[in-house]
Amino acid sequence: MSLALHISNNVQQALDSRQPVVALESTLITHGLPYPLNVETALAMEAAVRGAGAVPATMAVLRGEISVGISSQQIEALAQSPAGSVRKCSRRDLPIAIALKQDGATTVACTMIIAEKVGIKVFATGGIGGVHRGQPHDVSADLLEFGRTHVAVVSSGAKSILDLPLTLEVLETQGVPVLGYRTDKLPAFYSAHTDLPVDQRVETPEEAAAIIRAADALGAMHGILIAVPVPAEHELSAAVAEDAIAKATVEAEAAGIGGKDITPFVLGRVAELTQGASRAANIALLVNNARVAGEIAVALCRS
Ligand code: PSU
Ligand code: MN
Repeated sequence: MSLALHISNNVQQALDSRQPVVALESTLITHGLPYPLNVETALAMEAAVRGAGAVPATMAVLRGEISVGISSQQIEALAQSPAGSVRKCSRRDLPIAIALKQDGATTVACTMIIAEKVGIKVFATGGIGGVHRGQPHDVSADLLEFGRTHVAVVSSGAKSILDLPLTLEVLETQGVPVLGYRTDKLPAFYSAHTDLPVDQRVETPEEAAAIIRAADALGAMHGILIAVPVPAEHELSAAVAEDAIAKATVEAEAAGIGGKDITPFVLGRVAELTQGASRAANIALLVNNARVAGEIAVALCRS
């Protein structure tokens, strides 16, 4: 069986002529943000990538076809799809969605797999999955993907709804470099930093690109995490974020919410508890990360 893979013309042209390309995921559209903020944010991320001089490649599985560089109409359709109608696709879901011709939104893990397959080296998202609090065996497939897929992921660290120290440990075990973009401390998604040190601070897109290149030259088969703090004007104070996250986590447990539903539930509940402030932070960091990823992709192509 050959793989049903569709790459848009402009992404294919950019790849063929070695122009900078940035991968973007779709789970944040279908499961991370409500309509119409989801479509506005996805399009703003694409615009931020273009503004930096790179080509955005938003990914999804559409009726079983892996689609790289979906159109704004397709983004709009995903954004409006009724809850539960689009499969949240991580590594384990991908063959199922393809074979059964389902619609699927790509998580960080899934987007990394597809990006590597088509030769995209840089990917922007909000926060990667990690180890869930109080559930050391609920380890997001995102983390394990970092151990075996060679893509640089620009994010604001892991979502602070997670156990961040344990999340860093799992990355370390797998040999994944964690870079802080103009920061010494791991960003905490809604707030700019934790007290957890990153492996290396980088100041410029060129420095980040040089590390990606060195990993390439080593034949690295693992990812690189580039952690960018949320823009200061949209930052949530650590105390406010922490309070809402703790409440939402307890509620999730009491309601028996588990597996792939935990992250969407907690993100949604934290947004309610903070009267939308967490959502504003989430959107601001997504768009900012897309811009930084664009700049890094441009630097990578220059060298
Ligand atoms: N970043 C965001 N919002 C999101 C996500 C990332 O700002 O919704 C998604 C990503 O697709 C990531 C997923 O892979 O959350 C993590 O889900 P889980 O914890 O179930 O692995
Ligand atoms: Mn999980």
